Amino acid sequence: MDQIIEKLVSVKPSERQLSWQEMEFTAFFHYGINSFTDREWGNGQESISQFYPKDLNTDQWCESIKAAGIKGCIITAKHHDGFCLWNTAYTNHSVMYTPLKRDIVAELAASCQRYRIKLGVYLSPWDRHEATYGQGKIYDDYFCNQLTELMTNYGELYTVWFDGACGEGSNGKKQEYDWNRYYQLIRKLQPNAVISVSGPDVRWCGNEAGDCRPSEWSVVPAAAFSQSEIAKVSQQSDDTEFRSRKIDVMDLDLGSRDALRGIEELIWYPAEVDTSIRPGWFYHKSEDDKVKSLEELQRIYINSVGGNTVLLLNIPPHKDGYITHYDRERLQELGKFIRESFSNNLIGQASLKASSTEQPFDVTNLNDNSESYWKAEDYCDYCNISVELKDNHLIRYIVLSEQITCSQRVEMFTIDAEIDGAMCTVYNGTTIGYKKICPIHPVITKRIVINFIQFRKSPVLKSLCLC
Ligand code: FUL
Repeated sequence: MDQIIEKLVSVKPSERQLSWQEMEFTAFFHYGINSFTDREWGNGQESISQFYPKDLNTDQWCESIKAAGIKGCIITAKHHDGFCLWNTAYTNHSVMYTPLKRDIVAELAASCQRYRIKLGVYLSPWDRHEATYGQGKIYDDYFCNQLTELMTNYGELYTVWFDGACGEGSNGKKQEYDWNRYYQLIRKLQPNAVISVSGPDVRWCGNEAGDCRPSEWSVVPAAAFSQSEIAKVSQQSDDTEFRSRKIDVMDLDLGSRDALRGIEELIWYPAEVDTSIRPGWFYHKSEDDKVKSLEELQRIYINSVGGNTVLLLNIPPHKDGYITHYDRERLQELGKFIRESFSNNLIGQASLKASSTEQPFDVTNLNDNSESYWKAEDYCDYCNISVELKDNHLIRYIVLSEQITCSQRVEMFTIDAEIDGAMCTVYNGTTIGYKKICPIHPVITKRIVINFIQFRKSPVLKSLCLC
């Protein structure tokens, strides 16, 4: 038994996965020819002379997402229609051949620097315009040349986001992507960037509706995420049903002990939740009144950022090159909600006791900003942390973070609070991982106990917030 547990906890994140996870909340910008044609998927035959945004302002994009506390953004440098938003030497199907004649990736990279936001790129391998698509190595050369431009001319990138869609090109042929070649190139040119979704570092959570699993594990079987398995779940046609589809219950358990029993190769493969603030990924005027409500965004934020995943929220710029006030207001409201809900951590005024502890332990060990952590003794059966506040306080959220450099360990926990002199269970939880936000029915209390009921080897907690 111990041998199996040792194997599970030996699976740990890479440096690049850790830095990515710490970003917590990121943005997608879907922008391109579809913003002008009012479509979701272009066919590659669009006339690019219509691409003429009148008020392109990437500073405003950054300012808009900064208001929500977003720390990084990904631009669709090329979507399936093949139109390139940067100054590429390898095709005329780019912004430089439109009336705009400006390199949008370069402008966004400069804005990101000004706003201290990290930059990532989405580059669709599926290209419905490029004539060499479907012809094997010659297209891979084209794709790698494009990757090289993006990886060398725009500063440090935090992610390269690959979609798994693989349809037919303009000549009716499909391409077999040389993924390993793409990955090696990225590792060479941008070693700190995670390769997401159709890549080895970040796993797609399985839907575009903003949901994740109640127990989201970062330690999963390698075989379930081979390229062919990833391709099966990728979107292969443009449909609204796919965008609102929930996670299939069959996919729910990826990493429990049962699910991992007997599995040879395990990997650290954390999940990302990607969803759009509007029904579509690209901007459509008809959806101005369909921006997700604040309540819906709060729910998505709590479930995803607070459910051991990174949230990738798409905010599609208007065709004229700016984020509309509909989306901006929602981002501001969401930012206010996040600041007000989570920045006042009461743990600083508390005293803590742990039923089992490996190293000397005081309250500063569990402050969000500290480098230290609490670790229970290995292979204890049960352990808890009790928190005693000086006075009664209203508590709405309890936020727990595991020290994931020691893997993901907690399988089951409960939270008790003292209410009218008696301890009552206010939350039943399973996994924690990088961050678990536990929304509780608001209570006024002085005393909270976190009970660790089932875990791998021992719980290792990086932080504990009472808000
Ligand atoms: C999907 C694409 O087909 C959509 O258009 C969008 O880019 C989304 C993020 O990924 O698979």
